[in-house]
Amino acid sequence: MRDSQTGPRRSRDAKPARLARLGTAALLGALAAAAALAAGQVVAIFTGASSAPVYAVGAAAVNLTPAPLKDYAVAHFGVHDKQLLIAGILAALTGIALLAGIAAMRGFALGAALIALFGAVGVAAAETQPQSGPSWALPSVLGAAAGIGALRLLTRAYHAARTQLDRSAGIQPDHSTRTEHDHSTRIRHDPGRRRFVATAAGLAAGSAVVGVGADLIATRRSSVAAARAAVRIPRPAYPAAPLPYGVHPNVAGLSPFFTDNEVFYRVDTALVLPQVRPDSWTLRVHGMVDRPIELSFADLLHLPLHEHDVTVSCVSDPVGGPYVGNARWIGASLPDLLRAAGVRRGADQLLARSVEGMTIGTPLGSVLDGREALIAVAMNGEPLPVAHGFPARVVVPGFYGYASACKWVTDLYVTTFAASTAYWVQRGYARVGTMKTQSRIDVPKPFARVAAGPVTVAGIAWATGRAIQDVQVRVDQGPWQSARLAAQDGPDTWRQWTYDWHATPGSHGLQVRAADSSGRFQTEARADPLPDGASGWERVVVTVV
Ligand SMILES: Nc1nc2c(c(=O)[nH]1)N[C@H]1C(S)=C(S)[C@@H](COP(=O)(O)O)O[C@H]1N2
Ligand SMILES: [Mo]
Repeated sequence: MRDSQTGPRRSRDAKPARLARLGTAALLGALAAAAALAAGQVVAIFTGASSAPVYAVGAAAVNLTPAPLKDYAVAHFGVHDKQLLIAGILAALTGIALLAGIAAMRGFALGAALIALFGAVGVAAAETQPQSGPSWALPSVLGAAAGIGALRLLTRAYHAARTQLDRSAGIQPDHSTRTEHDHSTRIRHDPGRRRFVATAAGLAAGSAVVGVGADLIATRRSSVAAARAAVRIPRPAYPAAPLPYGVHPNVAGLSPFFTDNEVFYRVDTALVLPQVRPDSWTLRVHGMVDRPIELSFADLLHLPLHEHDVTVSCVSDPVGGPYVGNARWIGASLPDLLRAAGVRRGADQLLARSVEGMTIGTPLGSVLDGREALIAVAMNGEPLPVAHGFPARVVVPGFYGYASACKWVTDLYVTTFAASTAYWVQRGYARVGTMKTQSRIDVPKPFARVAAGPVTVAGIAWATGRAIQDVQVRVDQGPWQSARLAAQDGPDTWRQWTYDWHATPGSHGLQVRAADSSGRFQTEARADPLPDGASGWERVVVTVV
């Protein structure tokens, strides 16, 4: 009856109808993309988890992320920055998929071309990853093929539903002459429509189950957890000296002296943790050396092992931030290895490279100046956790992680700063990432309410390679007072401190500053992490009641 109504009424109905059709078309695109991703994940069971399109595109996106954005992400989302990136990529993909669905309604080839284009992006991203082989293209290629197939299936089912409906309505498959209202009441009971909805729902559910399942299987299959559990770290030939008495004042809320591996901060660019089998791992020492060396993991464990306590921190750590941790490491001596290879004159940079292509440059002079620099295989009494570089990583005291602490290391290249530029240096960070003297207040927490009277202020201070000589605290704008220093373990670990404060009611600002063994206190001048590490004095405001 509405068919007989006048123009204005009809156009009011036609608009939502057109929107509904657009929405359905877009949904088809999204479903096709879901099928593509699921198929990609299935192929990645065989080609490796990192070759799946989402992870490959994610890894490429990480490498394209500007340094300030990375600092922002690390500061605001911490260890969730990667989930955020994956979510962003899925959102972008969904956008393109919606367009592909709408395009496919105009002409199937156009929609298919969009999916193929996205597959090509996946191939390009996968093939530019350092660990990739030719097979890394397969998840994206076969995924795109599956996506196009799914789009075909869905658009066919959709068109079939519409034609059948139009036929049963006794009209030509041209919808411009009647309103969508009758259409939708009729369509609800139409068998073609039911078949279409079933196809769409089946694809959606199937893609979700298969995609997530395949991701889990791929991750399980590549996991080196069992191989890691089988590693036996030999007793170190050079054990660490016994921990001095009193390295840790027993104050509730103060960081433990050694940071548990489970809570040790993690910063890296790896979306999928590299799973490196110790039996196929090798370490190459080459470049400006007289005798290039190649070691297996067994060779490495046969070298005399050193045990040494080192605090590691990240250049992205803001003042008072969490990206610092202290561990007892066991590893082969990096300077001994370099001396065995015979470093040539003129070389000034050690460029470490990891299996997934991270490059980390450290001044050779510092590595060879007598400090305990390690190719570490153990962290706090167990083989390196996978997230912290299993089976081997570099640890050089005195520098930020980006400039000294290559995880999953597989290559040591002796070169010059002029000839080779490391990953984060290409992105604007300082060529030499010397760790600044830093200090942090652990207790009381910012904005804590504490009772008037004696309050213990406590925290950590570090300047690895240079040791901490002094820590001072001040309340509001009062005079700087020396804190009580805990024992110093070695030159390369943080030092803990306490300060007895007689708190008076009101709001107070507590500040801390530390001096390294040169006697120089850290600067008050505030600086951002980029390019060479944050500076400034931490200030914690508390309310005393
Ligand atoms: N292979 C690899 N090694 C890496 C990184 C990385 O992204 N990839 N990040 C570096 C940075 S920036 C830091 S701060 C330290 C962090 O080490 P952790 O995760 O064990 O704390 O690892 C360094 N080594
Ligand atoms: Mo870092």
